[in-house]
Amino acid sequence: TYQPKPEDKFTFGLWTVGNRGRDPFGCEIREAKTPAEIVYMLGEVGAYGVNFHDNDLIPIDATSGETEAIKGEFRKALKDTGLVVPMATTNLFYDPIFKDGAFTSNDPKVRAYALQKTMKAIDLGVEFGTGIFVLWGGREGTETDASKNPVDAIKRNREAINFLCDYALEKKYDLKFALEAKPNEPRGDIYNPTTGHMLAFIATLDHPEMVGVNPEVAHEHMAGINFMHSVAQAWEAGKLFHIDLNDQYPGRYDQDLRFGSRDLKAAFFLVKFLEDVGYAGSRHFDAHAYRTEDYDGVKDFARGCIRTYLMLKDKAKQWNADKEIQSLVSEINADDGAMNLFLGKYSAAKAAALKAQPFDRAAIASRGLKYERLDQLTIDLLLGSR
Ligand code: GCO
Ligand code: MN
Ligand code: MN
Ligand code: MN
Repeated sequence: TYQPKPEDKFTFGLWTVGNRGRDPFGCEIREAKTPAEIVYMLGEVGAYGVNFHDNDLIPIDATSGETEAIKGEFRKALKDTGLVVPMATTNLFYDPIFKDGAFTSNDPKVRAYALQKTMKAIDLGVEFGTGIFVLWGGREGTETDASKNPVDAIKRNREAINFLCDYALEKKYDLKFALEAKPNEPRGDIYNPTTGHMLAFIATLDHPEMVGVNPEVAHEHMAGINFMHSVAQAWEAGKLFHIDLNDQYPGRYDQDLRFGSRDLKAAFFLVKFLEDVGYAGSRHFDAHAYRTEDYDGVKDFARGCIRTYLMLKDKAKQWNADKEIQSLVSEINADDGAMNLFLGKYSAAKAAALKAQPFDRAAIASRGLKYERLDQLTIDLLLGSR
């Protein structure tokens, strides 16, 4: 039971299971693995796909000979394991050149280099069959607002993304972009800090139909907001192109914890949402194992992400089939149609009728909504007591 199937679309980044445990206070504790080795490891745990930043696959200073050798090994590993590459991205945050941002840097040389690097990363992703290109602007921000004008930053960001959309169109790539928000870390403050900001920004682009979002659990939790609500808003707008699953305590550094390991109830409602609406994209785990682990622990971590998702998917099915829960849900949503006269699309007659309609506020407000019972039934179900 709880065996992953290809149609579940569970994916990991090279940088997730390949994470070596370095943090700001300590060095790497796991040995390096090649991209091909990571693909075999992902094959073992039952992943469907592997995603990469340009430099997870090809080091930034690789010669063309090295590049071809790495690609060859990686391609062979994909073939041997059957894994695909649904998403690719570019690293615009690690190299010192990006210390003050990439697309939003004050230095035009940096902005131009960032565009060049991203076009090459797009070519690389497309070469391996990707259909989604993620842009996470980790360094697009400030520590001091003396350094940059936030309106210029928005304009520069827009100009860059418009450029890249036209590049993909001109190349006739079958590619969509997914923008990933994060409120802070590594910058003191990052522009477009939440998925909601990203959605508003996308509407201002030249090709909004090519651009959606890649919300990440941890990033919305860092901002203290309800992740599932952000995902739902993106979904409703037709913009949920990709998703980064992990977990995170609010108010802390970016933890990238195993999916479902911190807020199980939030994870449950998220999985239930994705499954109920029929989200068909990748379930990408952008997380990494605790620094305490060796590579057996990394596999435990990866299998855990998948297993928790599948268990929660099962629980969602159970919730939808539970008679007592569903009878409460219908009670909550009861509608005798009496208000149809007043609701829906505006008309002058409707507005006039509504203004004349008396309402018994006290009577309406006096009804208990039974949400306590509904929530406890959910808890009982999650804890295995139903
Ligand atoms: C983070 C980010 C990154 C991005 C990834 C894609 O942890 O802050 O999630 O992991 O998702 O770099 O570009
Ligand atoms: Mn992410
Ligand atoms: Mn991270
Ligand atoms: Mn993260």
